[in-house]
Amino acid sequence: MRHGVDFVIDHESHHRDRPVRVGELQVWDIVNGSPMSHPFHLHGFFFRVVEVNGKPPAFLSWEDTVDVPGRGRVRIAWLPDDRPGEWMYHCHILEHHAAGMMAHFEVVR
Ligand SMILES: [Cu+2]
Repeated sequence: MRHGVDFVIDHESHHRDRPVRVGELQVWDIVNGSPMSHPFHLHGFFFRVVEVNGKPPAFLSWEDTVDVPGRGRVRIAWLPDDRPGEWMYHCHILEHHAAGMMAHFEVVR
């Protein structure tokens, strides 16, 4: 019998996500299938929160971390500027990050 939750992104720990291209607007839906909230952190870039559970936030701001409610979803938008290379996003709870709730992706020109 197993207890607790799997700390995974898209069913993988240490997920490898698709590359993104410099200058191409990114609109990402972050879906939390677990009952607890997870603070999503995008390393090295700022994003706008567009929707939380389908509703626009009260105000627009630049963030590098957003809380994704349990069983909820958040839509973010961001623009990869000209810093190609390896980047990552992860849960900002250290234990979750360390347990594999993180992903790498490449920014390409
Ligand atoms: Cu977490």
